[in-house]
Amino acid sequence: MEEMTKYLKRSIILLVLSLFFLSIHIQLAINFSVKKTAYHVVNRISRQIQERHFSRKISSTNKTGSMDNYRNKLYIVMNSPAGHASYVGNNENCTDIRDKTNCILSCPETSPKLVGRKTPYLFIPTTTKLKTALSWVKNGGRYSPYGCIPRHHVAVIIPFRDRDQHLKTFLYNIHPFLRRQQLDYGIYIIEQIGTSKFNRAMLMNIGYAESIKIHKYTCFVFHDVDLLPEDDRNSYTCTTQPRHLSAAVDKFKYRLPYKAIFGGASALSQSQLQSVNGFSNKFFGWGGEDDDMWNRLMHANFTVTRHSNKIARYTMLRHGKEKGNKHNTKRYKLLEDGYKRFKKDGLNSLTYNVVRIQINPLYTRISVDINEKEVMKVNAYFYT
Ligand code: UDH
Ligand code: NGS
Repeated sequence: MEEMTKYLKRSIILLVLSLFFLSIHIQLAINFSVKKTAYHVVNRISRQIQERHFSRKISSTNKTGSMDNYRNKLYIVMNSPAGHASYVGNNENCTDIRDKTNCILSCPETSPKLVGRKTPYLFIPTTTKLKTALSWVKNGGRYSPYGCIPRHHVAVIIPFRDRDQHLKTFLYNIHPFLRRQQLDYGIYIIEQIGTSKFNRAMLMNIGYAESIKIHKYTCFVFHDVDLLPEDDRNSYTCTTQPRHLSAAVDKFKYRLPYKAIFGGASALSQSQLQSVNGFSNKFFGWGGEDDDMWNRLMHANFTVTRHSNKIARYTMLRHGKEKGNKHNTKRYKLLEDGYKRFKKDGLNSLTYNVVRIQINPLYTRISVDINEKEVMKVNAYFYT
């Protein structure tokens, strides 16, 4: 009997305690969802007020400025004397960049978020893992830093066909890497559809031509999907000279295989690309297209820069040779008389069909159809 009473007492205490914790839990959940809804409503109303206020202000003054959206707040972008949007303020009192309350500064030259050397992840993440780890990436694979105005607007262009596993690993690594560099960036997968010979260089030209229709990019990083950067000090930005980014790849024991190599990953500004007429469109199959770009850059008196092999390090994901990307037997001939075609073969002679543009959560996929016969016909007399 005594045992029974003891048991009953203990059960009642347990029940009371569970009810107590359950009620706290429910209260917290209600509180959170009410707060969340209220936050969104208040945010939307304040945004509308700011928008109205902004358009009135701009129309009533002759100030030059534009409206930008940084973390749901509206700021007026002030034009610096040099013409660059160098500081912004959320009210008209932002007249002096030292005023930290009213003005937001450009991101620093060197991002404080860098971590330096970091071994890339080599596993193939599941879609769920990708989604949860990269929930901060905006649709289409876009990101822009918060709290400072990005200095660089970078389109990362990946020539692509049938490498979905590599793509998952690449995305898992590259997004956090680029975020740490405080870039305004977007990832563009330029997919060649069909089974005809792969044309890496032409896909990169297409990536350039299509990405500038989407955002105000000024810097273009051309990147193989199987290369994973190992050090975020290897900045994916453009400077006065073109940069070969993948100078030290594990496959080559972190050494440059030859001085003029320009494949793997490289960064070119819009004006650099325009001044060499982009890549050649004539390289179908594997090899030579990057060497031709090197020749174009030399011809235009550029000097290719590289970070040291302590920083410009990459791990390459291993794979076999694809059927559609066999060695191009014409590549040496094409390289030899390439200089005759620099002006005629490239961005100004691009012909392709966009079959589909897909805005995915972690990247924009642009699927294109390339007709080898048509491409080889353009200005054919220049190289035959
Ligand atoms: N690419 C594809 N699909 C293809 C071919 C190439 O997506 O079918 C893209 C991809 O971004 C790749 C890049 O083009 O990273 C360069 O192609 P590649 O990786 O085939 O060329 P790479 O010179 O490698 O890097 C040649 C590997 C030879 C394998 C030898 C096996 N031991
Ligand atoms: C050269 C190719 C380049 C290529 C480089 C490295 O021989 O296109 O090897 O290739 N040039 C020619 O064939 C003319 S790799 O070993 O990374 O596959 O980028």
